[in-house]
Amino acid sequence: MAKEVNVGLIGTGFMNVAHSFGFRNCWPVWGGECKPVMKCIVSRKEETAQKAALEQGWEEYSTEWREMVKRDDIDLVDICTPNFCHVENVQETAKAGKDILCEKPMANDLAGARAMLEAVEKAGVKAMCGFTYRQVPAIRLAREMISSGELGEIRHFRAAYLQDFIMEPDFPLIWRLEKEYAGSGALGDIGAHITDIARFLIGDIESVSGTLETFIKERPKEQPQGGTKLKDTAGGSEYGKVTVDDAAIWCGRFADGPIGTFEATRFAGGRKNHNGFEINGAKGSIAWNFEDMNYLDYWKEGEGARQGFRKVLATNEETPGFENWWPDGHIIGYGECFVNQMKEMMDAIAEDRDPEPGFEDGVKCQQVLEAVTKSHEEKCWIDVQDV
Ligand code: SOE
Repeated sequence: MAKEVNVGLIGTGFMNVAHSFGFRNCWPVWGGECKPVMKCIVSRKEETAQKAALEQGWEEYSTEWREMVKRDDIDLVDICTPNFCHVENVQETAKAGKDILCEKPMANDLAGARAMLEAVEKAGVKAMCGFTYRQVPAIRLAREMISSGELGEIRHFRAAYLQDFIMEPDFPLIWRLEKEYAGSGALGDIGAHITDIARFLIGDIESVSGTLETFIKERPKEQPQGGTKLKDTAGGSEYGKVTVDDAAIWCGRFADGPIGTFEATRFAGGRKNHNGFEINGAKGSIAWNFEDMNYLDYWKEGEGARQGFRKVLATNEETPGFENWWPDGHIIGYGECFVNQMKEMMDAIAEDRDPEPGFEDGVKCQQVLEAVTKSHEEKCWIDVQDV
């Protein structure tokens, strides 16, 4: 019989839907010694909490997150709140002795991320940072190919995470566009993902040089409409300042020699969630893009006149992260990455080990983001370890 892990989730936005999907399907797909029980979801507004509980399948709802995290029948707290809430959510949850899963980026800034790591270390609880793309089978296959030496010495990493959902100048000033609530813009929201993918596949980033830009400086203040989609929002007649970047570009040097380029923008018209990378090694290259997430493009040296990129369908019973899904070639999507993420959290609890990626990964990612911001401000290269 599996051990039940009672989960409480804070937040009722887009990530609540994705994480709830993960918890609902994790045990049916993967089984395992620990089985999540969707105990309680929290929102400040009673109506919103009740609706989310009903729609997503939570047993109970609450409007008091501080009370929820202290409940004796809650084992794991999943934090899906806007970035500025993460520090306090984590500190209180850790103090209550509960394990944690927290959405990325860790916090608004590096000091906040470090305070979160300190809190979980002091409390001795397990903590995972929600870099979901690590759960994509094709990315995990890429990691295997790199670490086994199949691509030879790695020289280049180039990544771009491209979206366009805020391109309209009258798209409202949502919390993601205010520094006070989000910490940064495209840099922290989607640049954090490509930074983590780079660290996962290639290793630590030693130094960076970058620049940030805000194309639309003022937007109509938001009049929240409810709903969980990124575009479920509307603006009023009053305007407010955009205080984060719309786009971030940087290059970096990895500790072991490779060099990399990174681009994160919400102004790439026509690109919806185009999160992609290419890696070139001495013996082979691979490329991947989330909008075609089940494929890895693979080129290997030595094929003469038949050389070229081939499309590898990374949905095979031997593909890491796909083993328990469907028969070979029956592809998976965004939601399944969250199912895999919850499996990792459950396995970590069952095996009494730290989940991957942990808060240390979250801090290291935040350190890179902070270094990019500093590089933009000071117009120079920054050593990541110095921030
Ligand atoms: C919005 O840009 C967003 O929902 C991000 O916050 C997620 O982390 C990303 O995976 C999809 O886009």
